Amino acid sequence: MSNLEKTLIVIKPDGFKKGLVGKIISRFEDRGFQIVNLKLFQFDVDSAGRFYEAHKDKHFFDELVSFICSGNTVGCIIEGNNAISTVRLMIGNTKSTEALPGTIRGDYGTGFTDNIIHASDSVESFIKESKIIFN
Ligand code: FUP
Repeated sequence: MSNLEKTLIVIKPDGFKKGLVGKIISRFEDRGFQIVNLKLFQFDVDSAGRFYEAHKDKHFFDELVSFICSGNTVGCIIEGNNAISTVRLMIGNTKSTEALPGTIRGDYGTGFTDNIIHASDSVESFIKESKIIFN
């Protein structure tokens, strides 16, 4: 049975600087997902703080906000069967050094904060995060 879902990915400043936008979006298209919205933008501190609100009390919050604001990013809404969980599998473990080869972070990431890509982890996160980026 199909479970049509939308999810949000954000190609982070390290992914953008490495010139990976086309390669990353192609992976989702090759997997059969549709791109339904796409935006090149740079986070400001306010929108980054709202985007990462769940982490606001964590020790790494300031580093996370500073990193995501450090350059261009690409937000992309992706639609398809089980998009949320499948896209999470495709991006790989949060820590790039522990992400499996064949995943986006496993193939291109270098660190924990600098891990190339974000993807929503639930319907609620998708709704909240996509509102911040696509108003
Ligand atoms: P993920 O959902 O895989 O992006 O991971 P989390 O929501 O757990 O973390 C959000 C971001 O915080 C990740 F991109 C990595 C970063 N992070 C750190 O930089 N340091 C930490 O100790 C934990 C997470």
